[in-house]
Formats: sequence, structure tokens, C-alpha cells
Amino acid sequence: MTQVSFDAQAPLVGILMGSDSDFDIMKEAATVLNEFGIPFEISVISAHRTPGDLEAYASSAEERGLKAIIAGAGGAAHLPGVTAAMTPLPVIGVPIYSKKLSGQDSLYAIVQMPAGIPVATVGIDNARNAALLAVQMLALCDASLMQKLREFRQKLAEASRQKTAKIRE
Ligand code: RP5
Repeated sequence: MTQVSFDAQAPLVGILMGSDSDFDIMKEAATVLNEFGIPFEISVISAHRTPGDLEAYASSAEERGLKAIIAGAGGAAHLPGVTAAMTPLPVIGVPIYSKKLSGQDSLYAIVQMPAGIPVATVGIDNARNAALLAVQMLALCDASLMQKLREFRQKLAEASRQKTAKIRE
């Protein structure tokens, strides 16, 4: 298991990816969590190549203090679903673009979970939204984080209004 902690505090969010080839996308989740000051850990663990490591990670995640897991995988993308099967924590799946089927295989593999074991699935390669969803979950019990989210939304709205102003110039 390759594991790199980017924050000295105990991590609240675990970012997983099936391969280091997913890192260019999954690092966007890390960027968002850093922007909101959320401590996280990031790991390459494969549901297929290192299933024992995944079991150890997922089954200990709650007692280690994680509150949510973001899992990105491509192709036969079983990582988010298998993770969700082994932890009661919310799991957010990121379908990674695949060359052969343009990420549709990843999306379908992640989104079609059996009833009882949900994975909150974001769009193909949308690791930013996965991280924002994790921040929203954490903000339910953290008023200052909720305020940061409101300010983030206000900035988004302002940027959108400026686009309108620009096309009218
Ligand atoms: C999946 O297979 C990974 O999540 C990755 O998206 C895909 C290809 O992995 P590599 O062959 O690049 O390691 O398990």
C-alpha cells in the first residue's frame, strides 16, 4: 500500500485510487480538501491487485477517525463499491476516464450498486465534486466549515455573474 499523508493532523477524509495512473485526476480532490483545510490521507490501493490491503484499509477506516472516503477507479472500477461494502462510512466514487470506453465502463461499474450498499457517484473525472461533497458532509457538524462553503458558493455565483457581464460587453 502506498500511503502519503499531506496533513499532520489526523485525517478526516481518505482519498483512494486504484492506480497511480489515476493520480492526475484524484489530486484535484486533494486540492479542494486543502483549500477547505480538511486533513486527509491519500493512497493507491487496488480492489484487484491488492485486495487484502483494501480490506485492511476499509475495515479500519472508521476506528482510525475517517469520516468519509473518496475512491476513484477506472475500467472495471470495483474500488468504491468494495470499499463501501467494508465500511459504514460514506463512500464517494469517482469514475476515471478510460481509453477503451471513455469512462462509461467506470461510471456504470460505480453507480450501479446493489440496494443497501450505496456509493455516492460523481461525474467522470469529477474529483473536485467528490471532495466538495465530502466537505458538505463534514460541514453538517462544523459551523465554521459550513460558513466556508457558503462563501465558496458566493464566489461561484459572482464568477458566473461576471461571465454574463462579459458576454454583454
Ligand atoms: C483501475 O484500472 C485503475 O483505477 C485505473 O483507472 C485503471 C488502469 O490502471 P493501470 O493499468 O494504469 O495501473 O484499476
